[in-house]
Amino acid sequence: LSKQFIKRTFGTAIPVQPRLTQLLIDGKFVNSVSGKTFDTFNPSTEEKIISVQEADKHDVDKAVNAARKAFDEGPWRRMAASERGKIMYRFADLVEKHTDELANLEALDNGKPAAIAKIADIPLVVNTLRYYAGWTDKIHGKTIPVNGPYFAYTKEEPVGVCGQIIPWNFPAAMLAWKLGPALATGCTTVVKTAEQTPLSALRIGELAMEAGFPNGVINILSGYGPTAGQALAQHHLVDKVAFTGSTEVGYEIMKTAHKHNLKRITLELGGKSANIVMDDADIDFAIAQSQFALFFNQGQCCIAGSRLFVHEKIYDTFVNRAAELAKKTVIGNQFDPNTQQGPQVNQEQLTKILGFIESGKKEGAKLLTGGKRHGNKGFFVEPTIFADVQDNMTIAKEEIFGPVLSILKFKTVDEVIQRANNSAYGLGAGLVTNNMDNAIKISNGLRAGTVYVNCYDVFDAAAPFGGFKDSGLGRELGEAGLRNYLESKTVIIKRPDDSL
Ligand code: TXE
Repeated sequence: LSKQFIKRTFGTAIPVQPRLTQLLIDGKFVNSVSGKTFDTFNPSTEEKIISVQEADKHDVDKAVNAARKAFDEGPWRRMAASERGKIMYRFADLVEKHTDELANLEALDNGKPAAIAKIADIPLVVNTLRYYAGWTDKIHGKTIPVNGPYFAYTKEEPVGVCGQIIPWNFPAAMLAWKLGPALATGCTTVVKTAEQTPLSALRIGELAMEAGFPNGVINILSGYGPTAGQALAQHHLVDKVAFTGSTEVGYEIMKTAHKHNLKRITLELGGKSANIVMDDADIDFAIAQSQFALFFNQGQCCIAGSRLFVHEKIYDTFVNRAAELAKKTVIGNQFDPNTQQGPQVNQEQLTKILGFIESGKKEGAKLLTGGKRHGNKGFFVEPTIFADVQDNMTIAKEEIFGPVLSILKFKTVDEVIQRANNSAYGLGAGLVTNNMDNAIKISNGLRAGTVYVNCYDVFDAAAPFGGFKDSGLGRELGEAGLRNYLESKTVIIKRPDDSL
């Protein structure tokens, strides 16, 4: 987004004072059983925003029991599917009505520019809730022509109580990606938000109550991973776990969630997505496109195009010009309408990113721009670009999750497909080309859950999202996203005779 566009469209965003700090359990906001709280911080100022109630395993137990009761005994999954849809549409309308407030809350807690939260994050929440509201009465089974005097059909039933664990990079959008399909299918849920960003989910939870969800259908807990998150992922009354976060924790959940029962598990994990620029591409477009693919959301995107492969014929020109655009980025407070890049979410991420930058320098990559912290207050990092990156360098292999772009040179289509696929991850990939044959050949060859051609970071509730290989299990969004929340039941009824 250009500075002028942001300023003209949004004026000055206003920080909001959060009001909700309790846990949402069984339709009420309550204190934690232990009485413990934790603080949440503004990443631009490093100042405390507010203390919120901290859930641990006792609160998880309460919330899961409420969700269980709401699923087993409540009206939610018994009501007409279209009635569930009406409540979900109302929910989407309420979120839309409070877009400014939610965008500002999201910006305050996460650090992302409020103007961007207003046109990207919150509209995606609304889009997702509406999309799944439309599915409620369109989920159906089949009649099956079995042998013998039987009438056989399948029903698609809700999987049950869900435990949904979400990260801090898109707190509201990740909440909606989890709630949408769970609610549409008639499941009930306990969501654990990320400890860095609990605030927008609490307000969205309050709007859900206003929309009319029965008690216990949506429960929202603020808390830490190893306590609340782990207790939720292992709970014996949870039928399905959906997790978005690091690959390490995803592995841990795979290993431990089956301690007490055979839960269904879906995972959306890290990435090291390849973005490929062919020699026929318009260079200015390709530079802008590839920087958006990486720098959007301060580089804190699981699908960030962090390995940028540029064809050798245009490599020198591309590299010479790449730094110019990045240098123009306005870094600053998330509520300043001029801001294009806000702070990273916290000190831990800042330290991790600076460590990767040091490794890039040490391992011999050529630093084109950036390379250090911006200022000394707030968790800001300069937009950083390395050229002459080799496939075996740490910055070409590991997820950095910050504004650090690595440029690599390639020669042929077959070579770049092979190198792009040479990663444990397989979440996304991008391609900039004007040649249709290349577009088809390369997108077919890439082992990634989403391939963007001449675009990047296009998210839509109707388009499935998820990873090949170590980037995850299952898909979110779209019709594919519903599958994770359904159990197929086959009913076989004996017919009185064979005449039908
Ligand atoms: O992730 P965690 P962190 C990547 C990114 C980032 C790194 C670390 O590379 O730098 O992960 O971030 C909960 N049982 N991604 O430490 O810990 C935790 O409380 C159950 C990519 O924040 O995976 C939070 O709610 N839950 C990613 C959620 O998991 C546990 C987005 C994510 O936190 C848990 C975020 C446990 N044992 C980070 N431990 C993406 N795919 O977009 C933690 N959690």
